[in-house]
Amino acid sequence: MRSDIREVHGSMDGTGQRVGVVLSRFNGLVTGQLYEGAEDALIRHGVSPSDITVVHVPGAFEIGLVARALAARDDIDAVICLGAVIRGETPHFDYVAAEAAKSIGAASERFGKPVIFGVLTTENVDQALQRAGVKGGNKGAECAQTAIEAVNLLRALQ
Ligand code: INI
Repeated sequence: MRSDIREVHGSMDGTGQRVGVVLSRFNGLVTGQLYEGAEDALIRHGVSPSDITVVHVPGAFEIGLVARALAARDDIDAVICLGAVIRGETPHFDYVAAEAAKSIGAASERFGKPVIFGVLTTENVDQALQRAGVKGGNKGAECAQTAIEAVNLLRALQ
């Protein structure tokens, strides 16, 4: 890229950031692992434990509603949404996954804050566990890093 083009990067320093986490209990074995990954990454990147607020919800369908309430708060800079929707034998999966995606996106748009989509949508438990740190990456950790970078990007653009 030419040197006279302005570039904006978001730093990965989370010092002083206040982060809300919406954590779904449904498929708790998976979502618990997602949370562990997110907590570890937040703290590694400088977020203070006392600046993390975790709200527990029954299932992914309820995540967006609570994410919206968190994003509305002046003392929250970003929200990380963690859930796991695993396909069963009925179309229920599609409704739950669609509502989670729609309402999480809407919360971000409504409040102009990062509301990060950490809801796994998988065919089976194995696929979900693999993405929750059992093999390879942990989506929760990835979401925590994304939240920190996005907060810093928005600040850099103000
Ligand atoms: N919630 C999930 O988070 N994951 C699922 O896989 C799931 N399935 O498959 O049913 C699920 N259902 C519950 C849903 O999120 C709501 O809590 C429930 O429908 C009450 O509104």
